[in-house]
Amino acid sequence: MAASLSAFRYQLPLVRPLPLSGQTVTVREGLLVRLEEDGHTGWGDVAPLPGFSTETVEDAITALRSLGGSVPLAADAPLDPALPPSVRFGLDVARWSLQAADATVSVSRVLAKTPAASVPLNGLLSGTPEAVLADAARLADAGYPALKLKVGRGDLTDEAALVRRIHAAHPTVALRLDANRAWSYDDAHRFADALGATPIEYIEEPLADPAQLGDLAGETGLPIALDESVTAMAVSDLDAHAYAVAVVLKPSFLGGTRAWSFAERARDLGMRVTWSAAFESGVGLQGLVAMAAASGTPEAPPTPAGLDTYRWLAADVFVSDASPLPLGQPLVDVAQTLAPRAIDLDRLTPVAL
Ligand code: OSB
Ligand code: MG
Repeated sequence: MAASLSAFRYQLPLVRPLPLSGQTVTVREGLLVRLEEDGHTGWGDVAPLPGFSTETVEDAITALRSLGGSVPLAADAPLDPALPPSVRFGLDVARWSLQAADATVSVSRVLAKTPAASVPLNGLLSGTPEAVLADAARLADAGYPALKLKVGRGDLTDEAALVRRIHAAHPTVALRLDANRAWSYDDAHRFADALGATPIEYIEEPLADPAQLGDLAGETGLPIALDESVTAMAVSDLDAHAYAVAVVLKPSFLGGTRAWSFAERARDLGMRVTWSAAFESGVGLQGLVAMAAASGTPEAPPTPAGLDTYRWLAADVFVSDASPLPLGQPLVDVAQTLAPRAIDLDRLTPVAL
């Protein structure tokens, strides 16, 4: 069995410019992929992120063209692992969505027997220290269980002081930090010292040289989460990183099925899994909510997911009378989020495959 493949380009304005490792993006560009088979349709999002993905949108189109207009559907016909990760994520979600449409169940139910009915989110903090503190108050009051702050961008003692102030004001909220590999070992050690006894849930990728992460965890007790490191790993490599308390999984950078394999391995190793977005469209976010829901159960909800990037989109790919995804809240309703929404083909440009 195979489904016929089409692709459409989107350009979505952002609410404000987004600085991404060296470049600034004002319009999010990506592709929707559509699979059709036997009267059913499944959509997926292929959204390489400048500065993070190794492939571009043009590379993704070239890879889609190599498929000859159709994608196999049988479970024993996995996608070519040589396809770029964003392409595999889009096609994985489109295949799961097609299966869900065919079986009239939700995508989360295709991935797991008893998916969670709601997914908690972490709120993103950004801007000046005053803006960060104001946002932290707003999000903590709204009930967000976790907040995430980028560090490694300014003076590290100032940044540690800001983290201490957020914790002092909101002691029950879990704090996640992300240094995106900004620091030397020495910098990270000084940051840990400046943080003192202030508890954080974890810090993503503190070190420019990830080979020293285990030593840093051992010496400072900093709870470390892996993010960038995962993209270069084989799934079994995760076993050598048992010092990490969590893995941040971005299916756009890993592929959907591959991210799922990492999640299973991480769980076996006792690591927490944070499903995370990379500024995808609503179709990509639906796929991520399905994966997060499927990695929990009604009794054991997933850990807060990193899906607050949706706030940066000033428009989405759905028809205007469809509601935007209800992601602007601390606890996301999975059924409401995954409810089918019509795609606005008038806003998309067909890509010849
Ligand atoms: O470093 O975690 C990152 C988004 C795009 C690229 C890289 C990152 C991110 C995020 C997503 O921070 C939001 C989140 O994880 O909460
Ligand atoms: Mg990160």
